[in-house]
Amino acid sequence: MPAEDKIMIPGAPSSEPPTVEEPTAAREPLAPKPDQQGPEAVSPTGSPTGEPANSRAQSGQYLTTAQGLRVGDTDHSLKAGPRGPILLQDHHLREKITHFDHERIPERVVHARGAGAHGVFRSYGTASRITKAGFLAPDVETPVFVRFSTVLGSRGSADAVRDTRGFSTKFYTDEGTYDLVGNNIPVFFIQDGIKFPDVVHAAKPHPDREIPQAQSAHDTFWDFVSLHTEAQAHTMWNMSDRGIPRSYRTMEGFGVHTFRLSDEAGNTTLVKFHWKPKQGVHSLVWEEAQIINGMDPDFHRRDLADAIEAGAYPEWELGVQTFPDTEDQMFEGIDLLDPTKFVPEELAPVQPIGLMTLNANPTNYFAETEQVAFHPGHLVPGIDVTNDPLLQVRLFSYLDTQISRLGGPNFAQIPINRPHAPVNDMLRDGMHQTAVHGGVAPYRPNSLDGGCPFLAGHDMGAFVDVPEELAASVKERRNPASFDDHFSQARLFFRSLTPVEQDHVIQAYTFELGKCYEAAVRERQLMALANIDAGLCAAVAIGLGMPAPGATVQVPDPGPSPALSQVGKTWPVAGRVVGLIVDSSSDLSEVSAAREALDAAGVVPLVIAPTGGVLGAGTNQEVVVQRTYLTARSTEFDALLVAAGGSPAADAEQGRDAKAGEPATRVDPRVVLMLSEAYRHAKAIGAWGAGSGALEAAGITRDTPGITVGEGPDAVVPAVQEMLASHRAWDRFPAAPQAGE
Ligand code: HDE
Repeated sequence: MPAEDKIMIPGAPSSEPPTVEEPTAAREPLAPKPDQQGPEAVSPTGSPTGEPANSRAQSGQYLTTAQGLRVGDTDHSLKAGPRGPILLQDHHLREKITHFDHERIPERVVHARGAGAHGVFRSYGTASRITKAGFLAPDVETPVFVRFSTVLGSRGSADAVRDTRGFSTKFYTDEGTYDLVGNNIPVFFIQDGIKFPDVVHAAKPHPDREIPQAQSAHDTFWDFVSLHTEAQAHTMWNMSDRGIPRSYRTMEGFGVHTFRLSDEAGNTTLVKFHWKPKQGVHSLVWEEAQIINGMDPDFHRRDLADAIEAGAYPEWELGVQTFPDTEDQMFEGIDLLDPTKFVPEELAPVQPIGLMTLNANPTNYFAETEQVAFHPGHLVPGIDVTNDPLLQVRLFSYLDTQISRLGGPNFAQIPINRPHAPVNDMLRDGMHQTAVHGGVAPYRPNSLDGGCPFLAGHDMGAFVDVPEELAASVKERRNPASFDDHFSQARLFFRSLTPVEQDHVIQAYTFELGKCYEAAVRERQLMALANIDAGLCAAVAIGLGMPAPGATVQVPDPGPSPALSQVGKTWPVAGRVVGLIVDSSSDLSEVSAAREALDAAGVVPLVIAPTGGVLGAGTNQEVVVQRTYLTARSTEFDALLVAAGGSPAADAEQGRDAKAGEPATRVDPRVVLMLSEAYRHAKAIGAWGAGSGALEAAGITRDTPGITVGEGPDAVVPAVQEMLASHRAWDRFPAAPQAGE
């Protein structure tokens, strides 16, 4: 039909470009009317950094009600006489108790337990070749907030459990907030987000008795992962030392999914993000982790906060693996959209693009660490998502969950979530609205508020979704065939580990499956292990006292990736903690010399003595005691130095009198326990003076790996530091049975 013959319907959408020109230059919005002098506070969504986060919280010297009324008595309710009933009219009592009753908000359904820190990210500029993201341009500094977490446990659960760790970073960029919401493991349990409720329900405590807390060592977890073999690769990482990191500071982080970067010209590159800790990658050993969870459930939280408070700021380099944005989105046979697969560094090196330094602790846990809201859909121009079916579901889930967790849609106005870029969003009202929005036209186009806000073009910093051509396809519930291989990467991971690390994996499977009551679950998981590695399967089967099944599927055999092993490398020792065990038999000048040497290397020396206070008080050799034999446990320390061999003071503290035939003094059993635990956990131990007697009492011989006995600290401390750089005396662990077919 010729154009002029078209029937025009007034008000119908037209495919023609609009004929009315939109304003392109900013005009002042209508001025507030003289009668609109509202509260002075500016819109919390309107200013880059806004007023100070705590501007309304806690000011003035006197206790007040929430309305600012001064309070004269907050310890006694208003009663009908001292022994009488409390009166309903006591508005202060009711306000205080009502507020208290509502202090808790729902904990996160996963990642409930966490620890946060502020910091700064400085870009090297190396990524500006492939992305226009402003915060990745050379030398740009961007404030960040990071939250580390465990996945399974409740808010009050212990830190050192065997679990995946979350590693979420909020970059407050000039172009809007960018969230990189990753984990310390580069692969995930499931390929499609629709299964997330299933894996989480299986891993959480059993619904009848709500046990076990923060553990995967139970029937429902292993039931799920053995039935659902795509979870095997992630589970293998969990069973390795990566499942029990030494510290948040010594964890790697991974964006897991493949993301798409784009430059100014619209060229695209696929990338995977990596965080590499400058402190090294270190883990606990299982017995150590179990002791820690009893001794100090806040171990990781405390470690992060203490390091930052001490000025030992943890640092991570952000890096990318880059892949051409090809039509099939495959790289070396690995489907880049399959989140159960990672790309070995040997195939695609991690290229550093910036450095993150965490340099400030939160002021208030609830306001910051608890209320921070991450979302993989918080993107900036130059960084876009891919069609990874796990990521696609996350793009829905994170926004949705904040609405119930933070009580409504205005969580971006909470100080920790406020962007550091100007916000002009036309979102209005809703629960917990704290902005006092001016104007009358929160819609566009409008002519009443000066036509604002305008739409930005891509050359004005707009986020433009990367146009992606989609192959003609059918609507269906199905995975591509390239998602079918569930075992090769679990095999790759296991075979890349050293024998001692493999032994830890074997012990972890044996422990966890040993906690399963259902024989069918154990059998099924052994069948999965048989497809991963026959040696692994056989060793676990022996531990469980069950027959080892044979493999049932042909599994591709990728070469190993030595980068995955944590053994055989050396790392900086700065920030590691060394316990210095002393008693009244110790030479205090030597103790001071040892402290100074450790201090000079950035190591944290903590003096452990029979009682607290100051050793050599009043002399010129005073040594302050940081831990006592009662409060210390080996698990707090990365290495031990011992200059104590039993002392009359320690004996006196225990009320001990030497009996006939006994040595005049004996080594305190708590020192013996510390040394034997540190020995079992393959930590470096050094001794001098009476300390060699303490080693003997603990049954430790000096010719074992990682043990140094010398004349004094000058001979011992450097050797212990050197050993600390390798993290543990790995040779002290028993070797694993040989892996393989
Ligand atoms: Fe999450 N995840 N997740 N997740 N996730 C949440 O969001 C979810 C996934 C991760 O410190 C929740 O705000 C779905 C992968 C971290 O605040 C929730 C799926 C990865 C954190 C949620 C995944 C993660 C969360 C709970 C499958 C690693 C803590 C509270 C499609 C790349 C963030 C919240 C923080 C938190 C959903 C899978 C990491 C419910 C549906 C893969 C680090 O929205």
